[in-house]
Amino acid sequence: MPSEKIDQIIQEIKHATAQTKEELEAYRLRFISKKSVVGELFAAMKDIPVEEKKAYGQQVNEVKLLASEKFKELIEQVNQTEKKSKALDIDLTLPPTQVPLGGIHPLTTTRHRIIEIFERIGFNLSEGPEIEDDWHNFTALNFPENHPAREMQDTFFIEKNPDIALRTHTSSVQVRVMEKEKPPIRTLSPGRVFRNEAISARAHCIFHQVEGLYVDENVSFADLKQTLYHFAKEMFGPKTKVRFRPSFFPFTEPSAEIDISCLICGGKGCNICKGTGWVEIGGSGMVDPNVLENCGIDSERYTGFAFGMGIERIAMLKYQINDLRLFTENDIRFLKQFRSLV
Ligand code: 2U9
Repeated sequence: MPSEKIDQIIQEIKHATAQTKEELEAYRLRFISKKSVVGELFAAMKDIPVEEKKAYGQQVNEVKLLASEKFKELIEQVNQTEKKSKALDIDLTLPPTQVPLGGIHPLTTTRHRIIEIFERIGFNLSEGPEIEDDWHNFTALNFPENHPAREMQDTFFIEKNPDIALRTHTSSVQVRVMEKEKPPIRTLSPGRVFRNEAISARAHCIFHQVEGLYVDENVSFADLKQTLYHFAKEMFGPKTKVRFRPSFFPFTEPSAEIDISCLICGGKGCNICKGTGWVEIGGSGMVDPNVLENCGIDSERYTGFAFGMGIERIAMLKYQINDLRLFTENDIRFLKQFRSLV
């Protein structure tokens, strides 16, 4: 048997591949079985001269070993390929796995709805810092030196600097708007506010507000009433009634609390409205001339109205939620009830 023939067989074995069982069987027949080319090399032994038999025998045994090592390798390769294709063997007729959809948090839905109502009547949005200085949170807004909101028990101050606090309302944002812009100003500032309160079903140290401000020539209390009347009907339904109760805030004069007819009993009296037929949704008033002047606006020429409400309070009324803590506990049983709200 010429040695070129043996070299050719060795090369063939080295380069052999197999992806399928059929290719594996073809390899076995060509290099492993009795009638294989390697089998023929052994059969040719009888024609080899005696003095070359030993070397030839050694060479042929090496070819046999090489062929069987390669065979093991190919078996492994075919098994792996089969495993992979089995994993991809998908039944396309099966129903798809359900991916549970998240929902929008009720506070987000409420905020979006409030913003949408005011944007449609010409209010734009304004934002500002949650960490504020005394001027923007209190002094510009006409808070007297001895006002209780300026006390540590009511406001979170930064320990080493009594001039800096977590904002207690988003009015500070509107002070910044007035300092920067000239009237007409029609702006809405939603945001997080902080008050030093114990957490309960009715109070939280962090909550959300939306405040509105309209400053221009000839802005009157009638404009304030009509704007909030429009808001109440859009937010709570066309049958909603609105009433204003005199109140006091340092930054508005006159000031009024805003009530709407109870959504549950329609004004007849129930346990939600404590028998009165009315529920409070926020506060409002004509911007105090001192505040306009503090912000660089001529109070002889311009007047303005402002209002504020807690987003949690609006959401609680709208969705009949009776505990403020539910908004922050992330209890899935609560949140999933709002899945269909957009
Ligand atoms: C400027 C001037 C005046 C915003 C106003 C209220 C009345 C009010 C409360 C409602 C419930 C806060 O979330 S709450 O506790 N707000 O009663 N807010 S008038 O007045 C302003 C705002 C900005 C420059």
